[in-house]
Amino acid sequence: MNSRRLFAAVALLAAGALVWIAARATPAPQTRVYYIAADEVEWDYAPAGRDLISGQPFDSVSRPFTEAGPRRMGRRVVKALYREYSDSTFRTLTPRPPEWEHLGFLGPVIRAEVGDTIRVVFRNNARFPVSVHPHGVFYDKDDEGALYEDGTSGADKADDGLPTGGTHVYTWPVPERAGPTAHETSTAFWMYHSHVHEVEDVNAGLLGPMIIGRRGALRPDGTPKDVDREIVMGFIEVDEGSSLYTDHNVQTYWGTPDSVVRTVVFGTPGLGPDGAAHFRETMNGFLYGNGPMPQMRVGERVRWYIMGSTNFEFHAPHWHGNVVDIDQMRTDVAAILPMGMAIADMTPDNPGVWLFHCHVGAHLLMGMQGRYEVLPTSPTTR
Ligand SMILES: [Cu+2]
Repeated sequence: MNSRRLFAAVALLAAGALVWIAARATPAPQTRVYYIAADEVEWDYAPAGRDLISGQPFDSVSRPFTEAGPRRMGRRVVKALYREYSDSTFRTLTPRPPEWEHLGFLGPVIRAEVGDTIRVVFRNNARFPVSVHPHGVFYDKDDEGALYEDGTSGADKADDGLPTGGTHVYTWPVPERAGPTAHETSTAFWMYHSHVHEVEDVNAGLLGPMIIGRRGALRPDGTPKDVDREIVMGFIEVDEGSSLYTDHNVQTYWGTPDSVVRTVVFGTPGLGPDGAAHFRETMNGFLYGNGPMPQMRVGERVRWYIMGSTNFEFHAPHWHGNVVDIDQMRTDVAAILPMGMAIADMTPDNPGVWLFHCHVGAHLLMGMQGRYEVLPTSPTTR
């Protein structure tokens, strides 16, 4: 090979390497499409039928929230939940892998990277008008998914609340400000929820998580490269006295529907006469440890995404056994206000089954308790 040919070959190789490096450094922006329906389902807040934290049957404290009877609904109610389908025919539910079963009644995880576009093809199978309203990402007035007087009309209103059987394609660009700041982890945490009758929609169950990665921070499957395991846990107070389905649930599950007393507390419609009996202090929709137990291994890089809900609530999620970093502070208790969102990074060093619960006394007693399991180190963390 003469020197000119050699030079050309080297130059070609170098150019190829540069293109390869550039392609790796800045992956092409994607449009990430999700097919999500609002479906009516009968939800069970305590499918095991017993208190898995105490290991005992429900007692006089837990029975008002878990067993139907006079003046209370018990553990089963009808809810509207966001569920993911495989395509726009909405015939086939996308199965939830075992490591994500802990999501419970939350909608599917919506993922994207800064620079991408999220497209949610939404179908309303519920009997009430509902919507999808996102936090954090960019939306125009025709994709905000919230009903209020904002000076718009026509097509800008079509997204505000979909009628039963209606569909809308929500398109949300993901600009830099939807991703993490330079001081945060590789992902930012947001949520989405219905916002037609905000309080009743969310109490009905219409909310879900959204995770946005820094540009180049995600694997092809959308998970962050610097994390081995992600867990989403909503500390969610549900007021079944202020749900889209309150009337239906009273008629169906309340032992003595004639005894219902309608109340308004702080402007919020509710049920009486038994005070808190229609509140459910849940973790992803489960009470007293009845949700699937998240598992991880010693030494894994575990990212917990913690979120709240829409009621007059505040939560103090507390991990036993291991510690986390939140906002560059080491702690084992997070602080969550209504619709609050937090990221907690954990590298577990302590194997075992550990309590994970809200430290607000009333919430803990009303069932806001769960567990997570740390298995011994594995030779094959990904
Ligand atoms: Cu709490």
